[in-house]
Amino acid sequence: MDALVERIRGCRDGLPGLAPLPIDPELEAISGSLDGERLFIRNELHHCSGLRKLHLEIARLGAGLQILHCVFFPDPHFDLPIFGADIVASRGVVSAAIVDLSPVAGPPKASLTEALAAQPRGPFAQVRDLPPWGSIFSPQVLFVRPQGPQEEGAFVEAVAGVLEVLAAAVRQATPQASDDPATIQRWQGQLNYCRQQKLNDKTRRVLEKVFNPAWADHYIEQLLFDDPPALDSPPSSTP
Ligand code: BLA
Repeated sequence: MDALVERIRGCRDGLPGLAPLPIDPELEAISGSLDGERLFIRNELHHCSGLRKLHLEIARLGAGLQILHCVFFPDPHFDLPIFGADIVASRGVVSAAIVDLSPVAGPPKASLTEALAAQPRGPFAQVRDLPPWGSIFSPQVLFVRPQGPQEEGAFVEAVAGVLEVLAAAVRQATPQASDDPATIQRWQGQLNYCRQQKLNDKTRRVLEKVFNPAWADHYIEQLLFDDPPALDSPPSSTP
């Protein structure tokens, strides 16, 4: 987990025009305790050229549950995919490790598909099946249960490769107008991505258990998968 966090931060910090986004202090660092276990959640929020919200969350919840959650939401004015990664470990054993560049308008771009195919990717002995709401992910999604330190290292390399492909796309992207049908389609695609993610009961259940249902709802709706802002303003993250 620590190696992956460091790697994601390193990739993120090289993105053009990176700047912190204001974050509700109540949501930035959350700590408490449950059954004598220490709980904490730490959130980092940034934006950069072409990406409206880069969210990195590190959580330690309940009995030995560790979660790394990371989503980079594009500014819909730019033709960019959503980067998502989620790693869930219980008492040091990773049960779920997923990374994807998810398309928000039609099938993935051929240039991204080709660039991803040239990046390192395992091999992994245990590939997992996606739940039904996972139709938002691309055909190149990597969803595995890594078997031991070697595969965990390979997953870190795979995430770094995906972020490299994203960074190259970010550097080339130019904005389109707010009223361009392609921009509107990408905004709707992003809204759909958030709605589908909210169908993941596993996230909600964990948060409800360690905090409470109202808090879990607020956290999911306001921070994890809040709707993209309306398109009435021009692109905010042009360099
Ligand atoms: C699964 N997510 C899970 C699981 C838990 C969480 C406990 C079950 C672990 C397992 O199946 O082995 C919990 N994830 C959380 C919590 C947070 C979180 C509490 O991020 C935040 C505080 N989930 C995402 C993102 C992706 C994602 C961005 O948040 C993908 C890009 C995927 N998580 C994802 C998937 C599963 C999962 C596909 C498996 C769901 C299933 O098999 O039903």
